[in-house]
This record gives sequence, C-alpha cells and structure tokens, in this order.
Amino acid sequence: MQVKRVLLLFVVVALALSVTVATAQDDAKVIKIASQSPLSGPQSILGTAIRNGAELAIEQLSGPLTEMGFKVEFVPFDDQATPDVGVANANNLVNDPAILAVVGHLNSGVAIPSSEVYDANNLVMVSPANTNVNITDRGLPTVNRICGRDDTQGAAGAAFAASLEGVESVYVLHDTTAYGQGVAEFFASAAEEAGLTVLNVEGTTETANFDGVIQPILALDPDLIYFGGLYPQSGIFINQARAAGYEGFFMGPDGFDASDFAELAGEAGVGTYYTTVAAPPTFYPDAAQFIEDYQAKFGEDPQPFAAQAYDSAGIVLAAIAKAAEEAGGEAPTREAVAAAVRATENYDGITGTYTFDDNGDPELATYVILQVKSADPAEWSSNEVLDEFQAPSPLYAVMQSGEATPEATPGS
Ligand code: ABU
Repeated sequence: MQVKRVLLLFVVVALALSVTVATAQDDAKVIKIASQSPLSGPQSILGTAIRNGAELAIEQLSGPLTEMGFKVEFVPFDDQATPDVGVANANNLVNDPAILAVVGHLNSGVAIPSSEVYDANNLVMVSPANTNVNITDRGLPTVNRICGRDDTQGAAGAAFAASLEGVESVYVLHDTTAYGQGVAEFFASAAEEAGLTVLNVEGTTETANFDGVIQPILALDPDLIYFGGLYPQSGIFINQARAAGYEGFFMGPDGFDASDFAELAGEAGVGTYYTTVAAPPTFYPDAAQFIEDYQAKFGEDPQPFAAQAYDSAGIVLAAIAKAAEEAGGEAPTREAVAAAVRATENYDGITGTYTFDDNGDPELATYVILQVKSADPAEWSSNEVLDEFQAPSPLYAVMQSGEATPEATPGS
C-alpha cells in the first residue's frame, strides 16, 4: 500500500513537471508581431487595411518560422489615430517579451512618439504608411518604413500643380498634424520655387463646418487649393468649398487615398488630383494574388496601404527567421531582429523590392500622381494614374552621387 502511494505520488509529480516543462517550451516558442493603426474612428478604413494586410502576411509567410518550431501570433492594437493612445499601447506592448516587431502606424503624428518607446526597448517598427520626414530623419535604429517621404511627395505635388494649365496661384491648407503640416509646407516651398504664387499657408482643425475657412479662400480666388491632410477632413472640405462656389482645382497628398474620400466629397471630389506613396494594389503587377486572397479573407477590396502592410510584415517575418537561424533556432533578441530588419536587402515584396538605407528609409520609393474619376466609392481603384516615378531617399541619393561619404543621421 505504502509502495503504491509513493508510486502514485511519483506519477503525479512527474506529470505536473512535464506539463510545466511543456508549457514553458510552448511559451518559449511563441513569437508575436503587433500592429498599430486606427481600427476605430474616421480613419479606420485605412487602419483596418493595415491590420488586415499584416494579418494576411503572417498567415501566409510564417512558414520558415513554423518549420523552426515557432508559433507566430498576430496582436493588433487600435491607436485611434491619437498620439496618446499610440504611446499607451506602445508602453503596453513593449512589456510583452514575445512581441518582436510592430507593423504600423498610419499616422506619422502617432508613430513619432510611439516609436520613441519602441526604440527605448529595442523593438523594431516597419511602417507601411508614415511619410513625415522625421520618422526616419531621427536616425533611430529600430524605425523603418517602406513608403516614400513627404519632402519628395510635397515637391512632386507642386511640380504637377505648376504643370497644370491655368494654375498660377495656390492656397495651402493643412490639418495641423505632423503629417499634414509637414507635407503642406514642402508643397508650398516647392510651389514657390516653381514660380507659383502661394497666397496663404493655413492650419485648421475644423472637421464639420468649413465656412469660416472657405470664405477667405473665395476672396483670394486661388487657381488651386492644396490640402495637407486625410480624407475624413479633406473630403468634407472639398464638398463644401465647391458648394460655396469655388471653381478651381483641388489637390492633396496620400491622405486623400481612401474610397471614403469619394463618399465624403461627392461629385465635388471628381477631378481632384492627389499624390501617393501607395498606389491602388491593382497598380502592382505582383499583387494580383494578394488582391484575390484579401477579398476571399476579408470580403472586400484592399484599401491603400493594405499591400504595403503585407510587405512590411513580410520583411519583419524574414528578419525574425534570419535572426532565429543565427541564434541556433532559439527565439532571437529584439536587438537582433532590429538589426536584421535594417540589413534587409532586395526584399522581393508584392509592392516593390526593398533595401533600407542607414536611416530606415527604402533606398528607392515609388510615387504616383492620380486623379479621382468617380464619386462612387466602389470605383476608387479605377482612379487614373497620371504619372509615376521612383525617387531615392536622401541618404541613397548621396551614395549614388558619390559626392560625399553617406552617413546616417546621428544616433543611428
Ligand atoms: N502618409 C499617409 C498617412 C498619414 C501620415 O503619414 O501621417
């Protein structure tokens, strides 16, 4: 009887130990990738596209890590397009040691303070959408993006505006965010250099009734109004400005690029010009399968930045797999993942081939100029591509010129 009891105790202890060991092993093998983007509020169409694109990539491209015995989990966060919320989320997610990378954000004004938290914790971020120059010009070793920059985007918009027949004067509005103000100021200074008269550069946080903004513009009668901001604000502004009698051109940056712009601006938005760093997925020949898979999984067409989020997550997955191999099949450190992401060379994505410069900008980025063709949101993907070009990042431009030894921004 005594022997039986001892044996039973032994079996129970052995089982408990094996469960503990198995759980510890399972925990050690879980790798998490987070996303941060607005999943609620007026910008959630684009934020949801970022989350969905990243989720699809993790589902489809985790094979190398799965074969090494890892389980890859996706943890999406809603930053509500609000800096304080993004930073609060960042402070939470850096405390989960299984999170090895972040895909995001949509808004540069959220990404800039949030990435200070990531960087202090060696957590790498790859943005599919943030275009403000200070995303990468801070030279943080953990902060990268695969899209273009607002210095080039603003200048491209100004060059296009100057090429339009009848455009000699412009009025520049912006939404006062890091993104909107930044791109508007780049547009304004390039417009001046191109010989256009910049009648005013003005910030507004109005979101519903723009009458007080529109009347002074009508008095100056500019040939073109440029709005540095995103579609929830610019769509309503354009609708009201046309209704108030403005007859000139409208133009804006990639923040216009969402099907809800058509809904909000209505017929007044047809003909609007916009630059973007994330052309419709149909623009990218290698994205055909992605579009099909996205439609099958989410029941809708991918909005702008979904395909870029897919590529951002793909870059992160490849880097984690490389770092895990170098760690002998163990989960890599965040530092090793950040270094592997920055060392990305010729990553063959569905939206392009990506190599990061020493500041985390893609060496080459694609810029596209489009015109809205219909007030029907379902036709958004049919907007006409008027021009496209690739431009080097500032560091890569220096490297190519051979004029000086390229150096990353101090701190990188
Ligand atoms: N570039 C479009 C998203 C807005 C931003 O960068 O803040």
